[in-house]
Amino acid sequence: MKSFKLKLHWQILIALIIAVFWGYFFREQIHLISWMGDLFLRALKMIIIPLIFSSIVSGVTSMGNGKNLGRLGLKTISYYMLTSLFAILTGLFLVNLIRPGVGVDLGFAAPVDGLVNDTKSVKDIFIRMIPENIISAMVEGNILAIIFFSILFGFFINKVRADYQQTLTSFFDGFFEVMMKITLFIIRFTPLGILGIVAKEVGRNAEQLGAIAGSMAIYMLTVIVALTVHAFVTLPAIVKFVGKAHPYRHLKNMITPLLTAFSTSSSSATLPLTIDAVENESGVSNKITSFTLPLGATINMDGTALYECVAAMFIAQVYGVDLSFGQQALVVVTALLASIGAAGIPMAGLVMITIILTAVNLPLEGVGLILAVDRVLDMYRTSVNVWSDSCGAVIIAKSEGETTLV
Ligand code: DAS
Repeated sequence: MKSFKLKLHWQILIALIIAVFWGYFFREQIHLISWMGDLFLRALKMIIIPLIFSSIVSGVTSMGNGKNLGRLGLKTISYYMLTSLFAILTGLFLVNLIRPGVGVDLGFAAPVDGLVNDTKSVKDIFIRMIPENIISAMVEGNILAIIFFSILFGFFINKVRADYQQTLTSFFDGFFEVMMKITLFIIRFTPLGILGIVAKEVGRNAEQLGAIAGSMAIYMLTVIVALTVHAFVTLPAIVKFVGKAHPYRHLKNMITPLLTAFSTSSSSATLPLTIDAVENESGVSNKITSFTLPLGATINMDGTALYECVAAMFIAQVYGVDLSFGQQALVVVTALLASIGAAGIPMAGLVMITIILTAVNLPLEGVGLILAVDRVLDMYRTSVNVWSDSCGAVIIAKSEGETTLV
């Protein structure tokens, strides 16, 4: 009899349903399954840094000369900036149209401490890209620094003696191959991992969410509608008309990493699954994925950029501050910069909002308004981040003449 094997994404969907049910009705028994989520997240985090390092070095060495790297780099950065900008403008349009913050009671703003005026952060983001010590950058998980060093390392492998080049290229290609095999092994445990992660988050947020969802419902709806427009209209249109590819066929291939991104709220932790799906399901070459996806998971965050714009405008509306056109333009620019600096970890976008609030002189305490619903919105915006990264890989592969499977 043909073995009855549920496709991985159906297993994940069933795990998600059970997790929500368990998290809501059996809150006291969460510990019985939450350990699976902790183990799954740890396993994904365990391989991120060696995967990024080997992936980028292997990818850059396969580009041959610096001209290819320069061309690919320009295309990649241009795609990231443009799609993040489209996302922010979608959010800005909807938050001005719906005005979710008007008339909202300030009363339930949660107390927030430890928030600082983050104007220096934007400069820091670019300074920290060049690490003082690459080993400590790896230990700290400074992904931007690791990417910068990996690109340099791969670029200069192509500049050494031919025999060294051959040895190093083979080593890093093999290293990356091993990391992808480990990834495929970990992917098998995704349903169990998601079960534990989501049950824990539902159990932790259910009550609080129920209490304030009413007053924050319009705000949450504004974010969700804006993210949906960007994910299911804007990005597919770019994939179709610029990339000359089939966006919804690609979306089907991306179900597992997107559900993982939704459950983990971490683009970085999802990266191994994103690389596997874009390469093995949608047929993009390793040369493209190994460069664009690690970079995208770190600096291309359309969902986060959109969210930060909407959140900052929402806070202004609640405090009755009418931002001028110039100030809203400043929100757009700082939301773009903040999304570049946000790490691919849970709630990173929330922390970066202080940059925007500081730029337009809004009270940092405003973060307390959105704190309680941030984790739920983080799930969806992280999925949009990953979805945009994967669309970029397909579009760039097509522009390089690759015949992908979508
Ligand atoms: N959770 C972040 C990510 O992993 C996004 C965010 O916090 O906005 O992409």
